[in-house]
Amino acid sequence: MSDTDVTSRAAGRSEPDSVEDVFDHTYEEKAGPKPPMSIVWRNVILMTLLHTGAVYGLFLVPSAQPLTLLWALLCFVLSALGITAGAHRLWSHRSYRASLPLRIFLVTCNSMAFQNDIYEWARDHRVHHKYSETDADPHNALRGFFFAHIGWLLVRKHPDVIEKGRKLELGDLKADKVVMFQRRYYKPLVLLMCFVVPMAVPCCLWGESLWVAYFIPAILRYMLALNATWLVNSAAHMWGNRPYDSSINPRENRFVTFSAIGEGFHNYHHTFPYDYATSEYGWKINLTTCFIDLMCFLGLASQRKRVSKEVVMARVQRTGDSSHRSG
Ligand code: ST9
Ligand code: ZN
Ligand code: ZN
Repeated sequence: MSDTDVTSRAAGRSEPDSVEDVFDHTYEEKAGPKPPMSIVWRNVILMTLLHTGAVYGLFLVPSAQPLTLLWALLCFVLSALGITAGAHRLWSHRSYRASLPLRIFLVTCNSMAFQNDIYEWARDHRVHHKYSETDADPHNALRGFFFAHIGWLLVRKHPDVIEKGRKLELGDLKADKVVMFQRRYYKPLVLLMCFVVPMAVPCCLWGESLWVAYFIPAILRYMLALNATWLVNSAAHMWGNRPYDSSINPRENRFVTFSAIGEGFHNYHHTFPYDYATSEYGWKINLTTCFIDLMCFLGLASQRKRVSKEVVMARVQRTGDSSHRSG
């Protein structure tokens, strides 16, 4: 099937790649008091240590070699692609197809990002789309900025997240050997890719100190990539325009788009979750879309799903908030 075929069928969510990422209007939150919040102190301590270490890493920046800073930037971009092009657009939404070498590359980058294994990430993300801003949404933004940003990782999940998540169809993820390999060996892969490799390269190749290599390309870079990702759940669900669907919370947020390499067109993305570009505007502030297009050019990816201009414009007219701009 060519890319064009997929484009013309995207509005009707073509088979066989459809996944359960479309909002479910039939779900109703259970009546009565909400379950009490149960704090997971281990996570609170680890996240506090990580953020403290990252702030310390910031102070070390002037003493780092320029190559180390460039390497930290490269690690940020690679781990970001492992999330955006990998866990998000490929595995959560099936918005394009990737060859085995590309999937192996994306799993390697994804392990560098250390954001839970792809199976767990994609399962939580599908529940997020299907039950957005309800009790069954893992990072329900109606519970406030802090909860949507990091708080949801510091407490036990609402039972509806687990109940609804267990009913999702995840056969495509289970059938992907690369995804299952990562899930099986997640701890050693994270140790290697998120910490050992980012530290070892500057130490071995240009003699950077172990101390600086630990606190900048490993700790500071990891913390920045986490926060850039979390901003999609918090800021992009709170601040910005809603040109495609004014009835939903997710927004178009330029700052998030920039820091999350193309993932801040969040009103568009929740309206058309199967579009591989997660935006109407192609390559504009969207390094991830450039990357997927490059992979297609190299023959490593195919079948990009895209929403046609006519479908987008009809939706803008029907449900947008009148803030739509043509470019
Ligand atoms: C991290 C993830 O940061 C970030 C994800 C962000 C997503 C953003 C999306 C935005 C769009 C994309 C933009 C990308 C932009 C990228 C830019 C990059 C620059 N369904 O989990 P447990 C089951 S991770 C079905 O312990 P608790 C589960 O299988 C950071 N079942 O729940 C288990 O079953 P069993 C590092 C589910 O006890 C049981 O329930 N990692 C589901 O409530 C218990 O599971 C961390 O910090 C589901 N959805 O604990 C670790 N969920 O017993 C954080 C669970 O049978 N995680 N189940 O095996 C934890 O410690 C815990 O999960 C918890 C909840 C404390 C949060
Ligand atoms: Zn969202
Ligand atoms: Zn998504």
